[in-house]
Amino acid sequence: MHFFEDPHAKHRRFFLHYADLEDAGRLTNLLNTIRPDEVYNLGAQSHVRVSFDIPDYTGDVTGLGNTRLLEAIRISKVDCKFYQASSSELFGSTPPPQSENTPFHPRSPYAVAKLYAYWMTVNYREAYGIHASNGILFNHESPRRGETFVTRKITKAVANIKKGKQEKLFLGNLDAVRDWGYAKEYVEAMWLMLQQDQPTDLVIATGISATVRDFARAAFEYVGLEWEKYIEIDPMYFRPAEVDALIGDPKKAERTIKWKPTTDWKGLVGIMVDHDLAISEGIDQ
Ligand code: F7E
Repeated sequence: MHFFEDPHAKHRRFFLHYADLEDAGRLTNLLNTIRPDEVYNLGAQSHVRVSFDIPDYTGDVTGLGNTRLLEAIRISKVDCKFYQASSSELFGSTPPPQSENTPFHPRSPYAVAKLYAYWMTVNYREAYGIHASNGILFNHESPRRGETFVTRKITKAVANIKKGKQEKLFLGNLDAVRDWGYAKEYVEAMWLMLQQDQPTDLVIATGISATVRDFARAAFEYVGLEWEKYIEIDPMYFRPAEVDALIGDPKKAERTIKWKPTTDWKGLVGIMVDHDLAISEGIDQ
C-alpha cells in the first residue's frame, strides 16, 4: 500500500502491496513492478489441523501458491533469489533425528502441499537456474505466534488462569514431541540462506526436544501453578494422522551459513509467558 497523501511517504522504505497467492497474474505484475532482489515465500494456510478440514484450499495456497510465485519470477525474468518456507512437517512419520538426508513422509494435507512446494523449488533451481532455496524449519515460536498453535495457546491460557480470567485449558495430544525454536533467530537463518552464492536446502532446528506436556508443565510452573489442575483433554484437538516426533539435526546449517540457535524451548516458555502476562494485565506490548 502506498498512501500518496502521507507527507512522509517519500521517506518510506517499507511498502505493502496487495496480492494473493491464488492470483498468478497479480504476482507476475508485482514482480515486474517491484523487481526485488530477494523473495521470501512465507505465505500458506499453515495450520496442520485445519488443513484436514480444508485440504483443497490448503493445496491451492500452500502448494500451488509457491509455483505461481516461481512462475512469476521465471516469466518476469527478474534476477532475484527465492526462499521457500519448507517445514519439518515434510518428515511426518519418519523417526528423528531428521536432517536434509532423511526421507519425507508427510502426514497431513498441509504437509503434502508443502512437499509439492519443496520439490517445485528444487525443480525451478535445476530447470531454470533460479537461486531457489528451501529452509526446512522446525517449529518456531514467539509472542507473535497465532493463538491456535499449541505453544501460544498454552502461554496465553497460563497468563489468563494466573490472573483469574480463565479456568481450564483444553488440549489434544500431550505426547507429541517437538523441537521448538525462537522465530526471531530462525528469520536470521532465512536471510543468511539468501546471502549465499549457491542455493541450498537446510534444516533449521535446535536439536532439543520436549513433549507438549513438558511445555505445558513448564509454563504453569513458571507462574507457580500446578499444571494438572487446569488441563483437560478434548479429542476435538486430536488429528486424523499425528506427527509423533520431530527433532532436527541442524549441523549442515551450522557448517554452511554459520547459524546456531541460542534459545531452546525452556527459554521460549519464559519469553512467551512474560508477554502474555503483560497482555493479561492490560499492559501494551
Ligand atoms: O501443534 C499438539 C498437536 O499446531 C504442535 C505449524 O507452524 O509447525 C507448526 O505445526 C503439536 C501437535 O504445530 C493441541 O497435535 C496438542 O502434535 O502448535 P501446533 P504443528 O502442527 O507442529 C510446523 C513446523 C509447521 O510448518 C506448521 O505450519 O501439539 N497439540 N494439543 C495441539 N496443537 C494445537 N494446535 N492445539 C492443541 O490444543
